[in-house]
Amino acid sequence: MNTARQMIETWQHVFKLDPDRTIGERELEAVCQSGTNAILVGGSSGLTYDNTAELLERISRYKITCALEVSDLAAVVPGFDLYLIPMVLNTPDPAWIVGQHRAAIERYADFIPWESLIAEGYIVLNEHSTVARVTHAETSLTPEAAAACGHIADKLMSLPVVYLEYSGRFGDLETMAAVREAVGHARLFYGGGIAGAEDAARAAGLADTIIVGNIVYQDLDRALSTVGAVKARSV
Ligand code: 1GP
Repeated sequence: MNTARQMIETWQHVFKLDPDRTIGERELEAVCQSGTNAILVGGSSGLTYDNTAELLERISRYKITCALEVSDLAAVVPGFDLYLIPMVLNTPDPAWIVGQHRAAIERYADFIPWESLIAEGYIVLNEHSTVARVTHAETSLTPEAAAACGHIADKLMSLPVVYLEYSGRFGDLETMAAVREAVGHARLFYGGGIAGAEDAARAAGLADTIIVGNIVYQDLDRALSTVGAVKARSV
């Protein structure tokens, strides 16, 4: 097992911060010192080299693991602890499965820090999310179809992470349970619509790692309450 893999094995809770959104210094400090396991920098639109580098520089003032979820080659900034590489499993468009990846590797192979990369098998299920629109994801999957995607990532592709992505709304519990059942080796990430401690506890019951995004920008106290809710489950 490599170091990157070992790092994510300890993650129960992660805050996802979007370089294209504004966060004040006090809020950033609270998020970084909340007890979360890592900050994941990422977003589906508006990422640039400059806004990504600026957010990394601000987060680097705190003692917290900081990972970049790569969605736009133009916004790949050196200096992150880890780089998470999404591969969307429920899209008919190969560009979002391996196409962009191949282009990037052809261009930058000699500079890629392979030991810091973690591939994520994404299952994108909220049709109204930007990520679904951008990647043309087939979002109307039955629980069985979503579980099949989980099996593909977990067993056929041996990906280290399966990411159940409902970005913007809380997921369907039956689907979450079906994917949980399918994923045995990979770490199961869940993200989408976690708006407080109760949602966090529910999601943590069906995933290894929960990702909290939007609510950071809407209600910081509720966002911070999600950390305790997840950690409380493991004591
Ligand atoms: C988004 O999964 C994350 O990629 C988190 O979702 O923003 O809805 O919390 P929310």
